[in-house]
Amino acid sequence: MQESDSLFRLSGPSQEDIDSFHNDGYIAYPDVFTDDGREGLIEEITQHFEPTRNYIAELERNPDNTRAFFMRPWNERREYSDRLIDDPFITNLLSATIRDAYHFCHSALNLAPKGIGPIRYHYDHHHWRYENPINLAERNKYYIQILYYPNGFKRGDRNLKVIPGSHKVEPLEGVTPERILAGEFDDKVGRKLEEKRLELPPGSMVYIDARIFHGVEAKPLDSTQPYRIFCIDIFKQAGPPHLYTQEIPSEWMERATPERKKLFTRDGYTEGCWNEKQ
Ligand SMILES: O=C(O)CCC(=O)C(=O)O
Ligand SMILES: [Fe+2]
Repeated sequence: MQESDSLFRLSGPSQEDIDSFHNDGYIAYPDVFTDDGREGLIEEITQHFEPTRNYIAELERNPDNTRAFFMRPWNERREYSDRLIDDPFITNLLSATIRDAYHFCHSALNLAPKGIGPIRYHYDHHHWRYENPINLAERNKYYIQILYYPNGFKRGDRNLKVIPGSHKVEPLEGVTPERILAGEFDDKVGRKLEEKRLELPPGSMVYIDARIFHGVEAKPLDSTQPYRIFCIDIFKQAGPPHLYTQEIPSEWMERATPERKKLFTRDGYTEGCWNEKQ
């Protein structure tokens, strides 16, 4: 794919972005999609996919519905969302931050309506079991979440919030966001660990090390945005599957370029897979 085919305004991260990834555990990219990329992705998600179309129609009929639309894995990807997987910007960002030994893990799609409650602080690197030797050996490997917000969010209205630097706290059992926010680990990581509430315009993206603590605020009933669109692609450093490492649909493999095949060539999660390999 040529650079000009990108869905993004940028071709790769700056040194400042890379530093922010390592020091803060995330990079926020406001308005990083091209107009065509943003509009195409929104149209694809809201108009060209029957389950979301039905969900949105139902929301219009019944505005009291506060149930989210959630799909994982999100396999029905058409032109725009499919291109996201190995867009040159994404590939450059991944190799600049975690080098080349990484695979596609899984993706998900989420629509959050007015009235939906918050998601408490958590990190998503917990797909490993703490007591399992395979998991313990793999736990310090990268697990990258690329969060796309095609229609953006305002502070106080389904905003993402993060604790910058919290990825540096070793993910041992008993390490909780409450203890981190109370300052118990500030000395260990050499900085004050505190909450940062983000606000991002349509066409934004956030690139995070999944060891960073993050959460989401509620969407008020009087929000002017009827639903917030959120989709996510997750990449993992080469190694055994995580809990949600998805099976790659055979059609994806059949039409994959050699580069894409490399991203997809890894084991998916199956029950017992961690034990069998011990
Ligand atoms: O809805 C969001 O903005 C982020 C949700 C989240 O934390 C996740 O998918 O891991
Ligand atoms: Fe999360």
